[in-house]
Parts: sequence; C-alpha cells; structure tokens
Amino acid sequence: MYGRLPIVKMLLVTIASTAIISVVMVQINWNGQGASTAAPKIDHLLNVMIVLSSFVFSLVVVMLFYALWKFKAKPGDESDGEPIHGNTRLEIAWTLIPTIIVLFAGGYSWKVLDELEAKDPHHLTVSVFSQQYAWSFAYPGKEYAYSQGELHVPVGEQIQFKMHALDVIHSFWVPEWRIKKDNVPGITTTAIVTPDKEGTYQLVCTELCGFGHATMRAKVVVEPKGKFEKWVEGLDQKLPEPMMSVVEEQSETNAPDLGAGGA
Ligand SMILES: [Cu+2]
Repeated sequence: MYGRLPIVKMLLVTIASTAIISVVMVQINWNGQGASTAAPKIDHLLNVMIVLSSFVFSLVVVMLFYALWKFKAKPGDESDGEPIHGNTRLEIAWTLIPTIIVLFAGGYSWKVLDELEAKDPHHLTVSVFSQQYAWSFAYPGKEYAYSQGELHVPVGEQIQFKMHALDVIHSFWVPEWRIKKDNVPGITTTAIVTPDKEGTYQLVCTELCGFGHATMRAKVVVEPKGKFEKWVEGLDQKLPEPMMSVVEEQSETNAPDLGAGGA
C-alpha cells in the first residue's frame, strides 16, 4: 500500500553518511604515539573497524529516520498496523550482510594477530613479575639479573616477555607498544613485542587488582643494544627466591601459535 521503498536513495544516503563519519573518525589519533612494529598494524585494523562500524551505524540510522518520517501515524489514527507476515528477501539480506561483515572482521583480525605473534629466532626473553602493586623484571645472562620498577629493552629486537603473577591477575600494557597481556597466577603468559623507537615509556597495569592498582606502574626504557647490555651488566640484584620458584613451578599454558593449528 506504501509502494516501493526508495532503496537506492537510502543506500546513497547511507554511503554518504559512512564516508563523512569515517573521514572524521579516522583523523583522530585514538591510540596516541606508536613505538613498536605492532602499532601501525593495530592502528590500521582500528581504522578498518571504524569504517565498518560507521556503515552499520549509518544504515540503521537512515532506516530509522525514514521509518519515523514515512510511517508516522496521522493525529487521531487509532487503528492497528498492517498484519505483516514476513519477508524472505529482507530476512536473507539482514542475515547475509552482518555475516559477511563479521567474518571479514574476524578473518582480518586473525591475520593481524598472526603477524604480530610470529616468533623471531633471534628474540630476547625477559621475565616479568607482577604483584600488588609492583612490577619487576629478570634478564637472561648472568644468573637472571633483576630490576624492580624499571624495565630496559633494546630497540629493534623482538622481546618475548614471559609473565608471572605472584598474587592476583594483573595485566601488562605499554600503550605505545599497543600489546596488552594478562598475568595470571599459576600459568606463564607470553607477550611478543618489537619496540622500534627509543625513548622512555610507562608500563601500566590494566587489570583492576586492588587498592593500589592505579599506582601500579613501571618505567620502560628503550635504548640501543650496547647501552641496554651495559645496563644489565650493572644490575647487582639476583632474582629473589619467591620469583625463582614461581618461574620453576608455573607451566606454560599459552594457546598454541595461530599458524600451528589446534593443540
Ligand atoms: Cu592492577
């Protein structure tokens, strides 16, 4: 009784709205400065998700406002709406389009994560210990050189952080590196990062872990390899016994590499 919907017009408005929202949203530097090889990939992934979300948002809003304007009841009209039974074409469309969007988003995220977690045979392993409300670190070489509240890493080298929580769940996050990883009591989790910019950053605990959570920070220094080695050389503390036993007891229960298939 209403005639054909102006589908082409609605689609054009949706595309125009998607373009405008996307252009504005991707200008904003949501994640701040990047300082690892993961940063451009994650920032690009975020931009793709922004465009997809803008499309879904625009489609819903355009249809909503069209329906509000077109099918508004006249004043005094108390009659029931038309008894509509269903529309197979419409139902196929609203199943298929979201399915394609979600599969694409999932597949693309998978690809990015797989690239970020690709292991470099020449990596450096650093142990991370988290406890209420402090971070400490152990470096390979002379009997686990140990530092508290300050992490040093060489620039341009892949670091595999092996993480151990001593009490509750904490989470390792250096915003400029983009990578976040939970530290879970009883297991060893791994974060893979290749810092590519020298500088001083902040390690932030990003899992609410108690009253002191907001203060649970550590200084992160990314420096040339020579300087890093000298710094480690100068450390005179050995890994304390409670940390040593945690390293020995905890099992590695990380998910297998994405590329390697199931476990
Ligand atoms: Cu915390």
